[in-house]
Amino acid sequence: MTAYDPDNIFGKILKGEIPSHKVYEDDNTLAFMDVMPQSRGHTLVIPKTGSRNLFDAEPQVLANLIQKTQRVAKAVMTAMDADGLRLAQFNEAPAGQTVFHLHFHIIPMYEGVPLRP
Ligand code: DGP
Repeated sequence: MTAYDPDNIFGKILKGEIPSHKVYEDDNTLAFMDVMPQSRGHTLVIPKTGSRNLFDAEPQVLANLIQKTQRVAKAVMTAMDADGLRLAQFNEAPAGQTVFHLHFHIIPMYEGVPLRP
């Protein structure tokens, strides 16, 4: 598999080279708004370590990431007054991954409102 490239878009956000709308940050994790939201409140959660996707992530990175994702997801549900929530994660281009830094999509869902394409 291709190695992690620290100059991917999320790597640049972590380095402060690209701005983002941050909603949560700690020593290991950053959450920020998606610039192409599929629904109101679409948020991305990433580890601060360089993992390309699920396949090369260390177990402790994954464990921390899912715990922080749960925390952010609950906050997003409350803040957005959402009716449900999708959690999505893609690995490699054929699966839909476009930014090659591990991330979870937190996609709030609203009764009767379809996702944007
Ligand atoms: P994926 O297809 O799973 O790799 O999702 C990548 C997501 O990243 C996609 O929903 C759009 C979002 N995205 C791309 N470029 C930027 C950016 O510069 N800033 C932010 N906040 N999100 C971005």
